[in-house]
Amino acid sequence: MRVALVFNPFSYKLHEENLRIVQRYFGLFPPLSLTWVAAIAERAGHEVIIVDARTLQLTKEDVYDRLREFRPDVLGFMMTTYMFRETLEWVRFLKERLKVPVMVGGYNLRVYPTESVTPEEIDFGCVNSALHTVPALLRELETDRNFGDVPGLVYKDDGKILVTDGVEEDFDDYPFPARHLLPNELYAEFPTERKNFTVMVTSKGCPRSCGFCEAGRTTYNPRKPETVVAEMEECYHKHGVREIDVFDYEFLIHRKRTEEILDLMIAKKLDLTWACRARIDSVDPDLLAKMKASGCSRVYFGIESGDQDTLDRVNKGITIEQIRRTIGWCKDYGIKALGFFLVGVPGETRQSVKRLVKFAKSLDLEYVQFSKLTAKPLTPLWQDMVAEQGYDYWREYILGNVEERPLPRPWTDLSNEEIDELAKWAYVKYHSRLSFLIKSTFRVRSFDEFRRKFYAFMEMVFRQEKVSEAAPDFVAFNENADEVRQRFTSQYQRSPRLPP
Ligand code: B12
Repeated sequence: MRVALVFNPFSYKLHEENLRIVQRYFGLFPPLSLTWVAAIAERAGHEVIIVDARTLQLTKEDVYDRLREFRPDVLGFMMTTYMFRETLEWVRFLKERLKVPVMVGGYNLRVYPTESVTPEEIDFGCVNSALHTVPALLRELETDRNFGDVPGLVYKDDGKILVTDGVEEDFDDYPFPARHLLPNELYAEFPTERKNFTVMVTSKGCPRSCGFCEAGRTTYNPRKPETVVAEMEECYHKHGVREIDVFDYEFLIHRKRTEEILDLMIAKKLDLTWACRARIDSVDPDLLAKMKASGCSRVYFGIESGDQDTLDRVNKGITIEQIRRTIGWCKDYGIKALGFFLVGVPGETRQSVKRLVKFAKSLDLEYVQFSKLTAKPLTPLWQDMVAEQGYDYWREYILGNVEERPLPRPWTDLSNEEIDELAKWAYVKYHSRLSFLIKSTFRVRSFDEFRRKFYAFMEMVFRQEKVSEAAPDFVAFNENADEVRQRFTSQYQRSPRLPP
């Protein structure tokens, strides 16, 4: 079968935890979920394309033109809760014109499997992993259409929405993501130092239980060190990758596995720069030395707060002393430490946000993110909110019953507007220090990196709105905009348009 997977551009949403400026400069990333689906479908013998409309700056009409040439038998989209309605607009537009079955998958299906397929344009939903579901679904579409035999599927039968049981899987059985279907040279994240840049996921789940995170208490399912490093080698040799950001919830949680991966990377002498997310208590000097030797450039730490009471209330399980010690070690070993912080935590006041920024400054981090604490689906905060209010905003949003808006934060006396304003203030205060600006400028490794950081700074200080507003015309910063226009015009953007 001919399978077309579409990654649609997405705008800024008022219910998001991040500010618009962060969303705009966060980066252009490979649509990793779809590359897994593509690789699984290709391994089962199907012909697949991925259209990354976000990075290639394609409109719905451009994508339609491209897909009319490809003539897909089935269309696929990745759905998150936050961007559900936007992706649905793309589904509607393309389904109406191409008139082929539409399958959707992604994290939102795990949270709201049946709700996600209520729109009539969506035919199938992959509840969890695509590993067994996608090959079986494509086989049934080609043959007998016995969808009840497909594991882990939501489908419609005679007006009813039905869900089949999934099957156990081993993450190691996945093929490598189909990066050969992507414009790998166009990706970069805000701190990217080298290109080509890509992201990897080497484990699923997280055994910890932070109160604000949806991944807590989920089964930790890692890929073997040999598999991880073989994927890195493929990235290096086949896709010209020189920088990888490992997007695992917690890459370093299993010490033995981490060391095996690092030893293999060192033995293979891969000239790769890499980054990962980690807990403050997952590293020590020995590990950092080995990470540095294997090419690690930066680590994103979930620091959250500079106040021990708050750390305890969100069940973070770390201490202020550990935070200071770990950041100090990173400096000793020449690894850049980046910090994620929360604004609008239980009991937050204007004074406590000031203390938070002071604490962040005292750590002298290379990069900070101040997110607005939000009751995201599947988090303990969300569970409490649904239980107390008897109402689930996210479910209603998926069903189209409610307009996008910031969620209530009953755990603080500050209003949503105040929290938004304070988060902006925190960014400006943190970054507008002469010492920080000078240091950051000297650390820049490429012109692209300089331009990205310079534009973000100017926009943050001079062009941010006072309180976040909806932004339907939002466009992510694309440092390759000219190149995209030149290189892809002939391939994707056809003029005059083909008649419908
Ligand atoms: C890489 C990544 C990104 C990348 C690439 C997008 C992508 N997902 O490909 C970027 C940076 C662009 C991104 C953006 C966003 N992301 Co993101 N992202 C991830 C991350 C870290 C890894 C995805 C991955 O490869 N996982 C491993 C694979 C094996 O699992 P999987 O993604 O679930 O995919 C499997 C199945 O779900 C299924 N499947 C997935 N898609 C499809 C599609 C079809 C057609 C089918 C049949 C099956 C299928 O098959 C896959 C293989 O088994 C996950 C967290 C995580 N560790 O999973 C968050 C995650 C998916 N993102 C999340 C969020 C919130 C976002 C943003 C809203 C952030 C933002 N504010 O901008 C945007 C939204 C993008 C959008 N279009 O809606 C949330 C989603 C939560 C939710 N309730 O929906 C997650 C879970 C992170 C988190 N814990 O908050 N993201």
